Formats: sequence, structure tokens, C-alpha cells
Amino acid sequence: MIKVKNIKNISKMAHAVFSGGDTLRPFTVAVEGNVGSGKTTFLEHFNKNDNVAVFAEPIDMWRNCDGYNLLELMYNDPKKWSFTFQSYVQLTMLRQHQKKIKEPVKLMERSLYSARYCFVEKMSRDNLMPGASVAVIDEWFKYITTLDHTKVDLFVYLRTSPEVAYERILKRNRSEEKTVAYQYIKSLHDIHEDWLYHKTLHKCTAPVIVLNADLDRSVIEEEYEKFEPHILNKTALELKMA
Ligand code: TTP
Ligand code: MG
Repeated sequence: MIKVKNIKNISKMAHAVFSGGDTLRPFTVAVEGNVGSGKTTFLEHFNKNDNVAVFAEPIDMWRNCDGYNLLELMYNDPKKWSFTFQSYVQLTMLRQHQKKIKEPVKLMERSLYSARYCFVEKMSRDNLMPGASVAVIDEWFKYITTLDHTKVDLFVYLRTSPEVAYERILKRNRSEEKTVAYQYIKSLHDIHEDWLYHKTLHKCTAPVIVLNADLDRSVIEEEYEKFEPHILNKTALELKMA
């Protein structure tokens, strides 16, 4: 089942992107969802399309910042490294948002917004990041989200049950994620839900398409295809080609 919220506004927003204001900004879609929800698989599906520039999450940079594996440091000693890690995530995400492309649609795995609204949120709730550190991240966040090319026009929320996401994480067995517990994934799930589904947490700055990402890989491609016209923003493409 696919659920859409505010879909009527999407074509209006697409028109704004290409016909006024920040004219050269591509229609920007951020793919969000819990760890293990299938964001990378989703991106791979759209990689074949000539009108779309796909940006996978910069996880390799998080694993090697001048030789330091910040992702691993964070999981091994979250109290010590959460702030360092999230500072770097914020920088690398900003770079993804600002990368210039020639295609009219930019599809990103995550965004500045989920880094702040889901992960920093979780670390703050768990007292892994003290208030003063959250305040510094927030000051940067508030400033950089006023910069050009940091806006998102559409969120695609790959909605999973925490059980399915957790099973996938166990199965893929990423070395840094050995210590991830089910309870962590359940709490991150609740935070994603409150942000993108119930819209009770933080600001949701763009329409949200909700996909049932519990579906098996063999079936989910069909689900993606049903939503392709909205995700690829056919209205914007038509305007651009007119
Ligand atoms: P995800 O960004 O959820 O990416 P993924 O590849 O695990 O998701 P999918 O299976 O849907 O493709 O998480 C990547 C890892 O980075 C994960 O261990 C969580 C961690 N992370 C943080 O700790 N803080 C952050 O701000 C982000 C974006 C990720
Ligand atoms: Mg991924």
C-alpha cells in the first residue's frame, strides 16, 4: 500500500522550482526512512534514468575522514564521538545538497534534515550529546539551511516496521553496526514516524510520499514504479522541455 500526503501541492512546487526564484535548483527529492529501510536499493532503481542525478549517502567519507572511521568511533563510544560524527555528517550532507548537476531531478539518500531531526534528536534524548553540543549543531544547521540548494522539494518516506528494518541490518552485517540493538532501531522508527508521518516532531518542510518498504525486494520495484511520475516530477520535466 502506498500513502501520499499533500500530493496536490507537488506539481505546484515543481512549477515554482523551474519557473521563478531559485530557478536553477533541481527538483530535489530526499529519500528517508529507518536504517535498513532500503534507501540504497530505492536509489539504485532510479539510477538508470537520464533525468535523475542520484546521490548515495556519503558513508564512505564517514568511514574515512583523514584515516579515521568516525562511524565506528561513534558506535564504539557514542558519548565521546557523537558530536564529532554528527558534525561531519552535517558537512558531508551539505556538500551533497550543493553539488551542481545538469539533470533536472536530484535524488538524495537522506538529507541535512534527517541527520538533525532523527539522529541528533535521538542522541540528545539518550544524553549521548550534551545540550551545549546540540546547540552548536543547531546553530550551524540553522545557518546552512538558509544557503542556496539546501531545500528539499519532496520527501520519500520508506516506511518499515522496526522489526523488518532490524532483520535487514542483521542480515547485511555492516561491521560498524554490530552493536546496534533492536531498541535503538525501534526508537529511531518512532522518531521518523513523528517527523514524516504524524508530523508532530520538528518541521516537515516539503510534501511526503509514504511507501510501504516492508515489501520484499522482488515486489517493491512495482511499488516504486507506481510513484515514478511524482518522484521524477513529470510536471517539472515537461515545463523544462517546453
Ligand atoms: P542510514 O542513513 O539509515 O543508511 P542505510 O544505508 O543504513 O539505510 P538503507 O539500508 O535504507 O540504505 O544509516 C547509515 C548508518 O549511519 C547507520 O548506522 C546510522 C548512521 N547514521 C548516524 O548515526 N547519524 C546520521 O546522521 C546518519 C544520517 C546516519
Ligand atoms: Mg543505504
